Amino acid sequence: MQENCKNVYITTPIYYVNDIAHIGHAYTTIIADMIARYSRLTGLNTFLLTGTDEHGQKIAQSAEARGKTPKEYADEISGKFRALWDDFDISYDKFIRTTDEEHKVGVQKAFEEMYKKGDIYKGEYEGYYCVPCETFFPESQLVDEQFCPECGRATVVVKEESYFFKLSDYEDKLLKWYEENENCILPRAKKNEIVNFVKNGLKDLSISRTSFDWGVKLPVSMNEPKHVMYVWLDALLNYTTALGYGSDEKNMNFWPANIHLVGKDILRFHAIYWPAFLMSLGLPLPKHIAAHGWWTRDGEKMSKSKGNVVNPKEVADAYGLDAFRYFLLREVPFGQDGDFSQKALMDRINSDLGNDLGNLLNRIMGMSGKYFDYKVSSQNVEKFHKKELDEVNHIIDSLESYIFNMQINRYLEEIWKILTIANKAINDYEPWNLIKDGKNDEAMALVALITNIMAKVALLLDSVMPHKIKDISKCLNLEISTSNYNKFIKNKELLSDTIITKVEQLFPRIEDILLEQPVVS
Ligand code: ME8
Repeated sequence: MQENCKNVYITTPIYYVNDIAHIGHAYTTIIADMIARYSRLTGLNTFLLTGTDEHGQKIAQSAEARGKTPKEYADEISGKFRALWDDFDISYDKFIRTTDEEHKVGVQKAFEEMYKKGDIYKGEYEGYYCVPCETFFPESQLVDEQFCPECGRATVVVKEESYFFKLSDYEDKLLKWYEENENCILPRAKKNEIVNFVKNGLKDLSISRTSFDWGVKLPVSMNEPKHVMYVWLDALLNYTTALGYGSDEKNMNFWPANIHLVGKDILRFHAIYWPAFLMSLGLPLPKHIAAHGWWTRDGEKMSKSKGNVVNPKEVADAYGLDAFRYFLLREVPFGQDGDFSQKALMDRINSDLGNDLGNLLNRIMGMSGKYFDYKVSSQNVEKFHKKELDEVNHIIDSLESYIFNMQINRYLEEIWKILTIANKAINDYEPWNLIKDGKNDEAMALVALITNIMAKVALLLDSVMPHKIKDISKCLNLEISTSNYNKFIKNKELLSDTIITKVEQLFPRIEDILLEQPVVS
């Protein structure tokens, strides 16, 4: 995300419809949703895009194996992705499908533009192709002369007429872009890999196929009925066609994207091909392309074809959607791989969510009810707790930068430091003794300090756990809104008199839950 901009555009990859979603897909989508929700709450005009990638040989083969037409199969699986995101309350503004008519029109227009620019020429492709990765490889890159260097599966030999994009012409321009835009690719280690890859030289890219027909046709003006677009050209362009590129242009004011969120498996496509295509089209380049690591099981990448995937719906149903969101965002530093473990998830729920957050809310309800008939006044907080308030505000000042740098786990760690300040204050000042000693003003100031901290934390965590935060919001009678965000987070104001309403325990303790074995579909 970029400071000082009014429109924010965040995208997830569009997922292949060869099979249903697993937690890897949920992870990317939940990070994007969190950033979008955060951005909206701070008052920025935000557009979140997700969708499905439906063309190409892989989908055609998957459909055939199930005795369906590619479109029938795509309709079914795309519907399942969409239903899952709706179930997960993902706040997308558009769900694009690459079989959408406007998308196809936009892709054809882009092809025409690149062709007019002189960046496309006709030739013949001879080499190797990995269908699961939808990627061309020269022989020199194969493992043991046959296997895909990315996924390890067997490649197929391809020899066909093809149009090519002059990627080699963009080497220097790409290197210049990387150099001039420090954070265009995050994390930095990944950026270095991309820079080195480009420095080793880029070959022109085959961008049309003639050996099958499940794809966007070339524009009529090319008069090439045998050719369909290479699925990655078609897919990458979704980020602009979703805004109306080549059709009504309605939302093009959101371009360029602030963040393309992707997994590290598809960073090269996004950090090399995509900016080159955009340069060819004369469009501005995205501000950030952020690549996260993989969720693994027993150290192996979770993937549909390996059959070792965890079903996100099953996890969310068993443990709660917000707890699952928190776990995914908190557990693994952005960019690193993480092994999915139910034990780690349960520990997070019982410790971070149950003890540190949920229990603090219980303490607010308990203390305010017992001592002050649920009425809390912030009148004396500054007088008695300036030190704690300063510490909290100091942490809040640093928070936004963690989001800009995609350090979501650090963002959450810092918020938990705020909760520690609150829990520690209760233990240090012992409100029960203050009351016993007749120091009611001091006890009230302490309860109000904790209530104020909880209000700020609720505003800060709304993007992470939007459903549970509704309970906190009800308890504190605090509306989660941009104006309250400005008031209590940006301007550091304190609550006025607050009436506390009792709510259910936020995160009851969880004992062992037995999930079924990982499921594929
Ligand atoms: O690549 N851990 O679609 P796809 C974390 N259609 N994230 C994972 C993951 C894992 N084990 N497995 C998948 C495609 N993902 C193309 C994208 S975009 C123009 C076209 C997530 O269905 C991660 O975001 O194979 C990864 O990049 C994406 O799913 C790949 O999804």
